[in-house]
Amino acid sequence: MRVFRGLWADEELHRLRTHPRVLEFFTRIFGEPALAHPMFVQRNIFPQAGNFDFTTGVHQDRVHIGGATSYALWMPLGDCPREKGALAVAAGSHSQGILETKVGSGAGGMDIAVPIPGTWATGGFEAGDALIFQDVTVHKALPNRTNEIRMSFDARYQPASQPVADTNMVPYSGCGTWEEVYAGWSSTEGQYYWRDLSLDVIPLDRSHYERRDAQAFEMAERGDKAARDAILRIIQRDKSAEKRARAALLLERLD
Ligand SMILES: O=C(O)CCC(=O)C(=O)O
Repeated sequence: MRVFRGLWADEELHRLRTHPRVLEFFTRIFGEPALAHPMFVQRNIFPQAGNFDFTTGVHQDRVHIGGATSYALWMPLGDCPREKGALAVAAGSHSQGILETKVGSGAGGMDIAVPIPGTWATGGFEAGDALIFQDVTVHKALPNRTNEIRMSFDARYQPASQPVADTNMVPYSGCGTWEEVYAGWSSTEGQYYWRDLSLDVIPLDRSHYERRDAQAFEMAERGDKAARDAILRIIQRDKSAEKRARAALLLERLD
């Protein structure tokens, strides 16, 4: 986390995400000013080795990002040939709305429970390439089969007039406050840029997570190890101490 906090706070990375040309691009698509979500993800995907595999599974972003329709911009930091873990999208899958999920080892401890619509599309990326897709587009990463870390970031954009979920307004979990994030920057320009916009910030719809948790508890009670990832997430992230304690007990039993 000590290393990661420095990566997440990187001034150039934040400035790339909110570069005027990126914002102009989304503004043109939306036909109104674009909001870059203050929260974004910086990923460091280690080479896959045996059971050590953090390849991002098949998922849609919508259930995790909430708010109004948003668009992801995924960009590797440097060249990313397919074998380094490029991103793949199921072309056409965005037309099917939110697909049913079940407890699994995918993003957020969930897998998509229905056959994936669309056709998988991917390719090698060169530095500066970006992939942009809607929040219901099904996507996944390819495994990193090189011996280097695949670094990338994924940021989200939406029309500024539309509701945005509160979870997108805070720094990445474990990265401290905005004051701490900005502490090492060379200039204050662009800091807190969202405070100049009158945003409609709403609570994240947690119903997908709540269904996941109920299902994971029920599976773990039966000793089903497929619930392990979801149980771990409850231990790491749930606000309720009672739920965290129940999950910790179940994890012990599962292991
Ligand atoms: O980079 C990855 O491994 C996953 C990225 C992703 O799922 C996303 O951008 O929504």
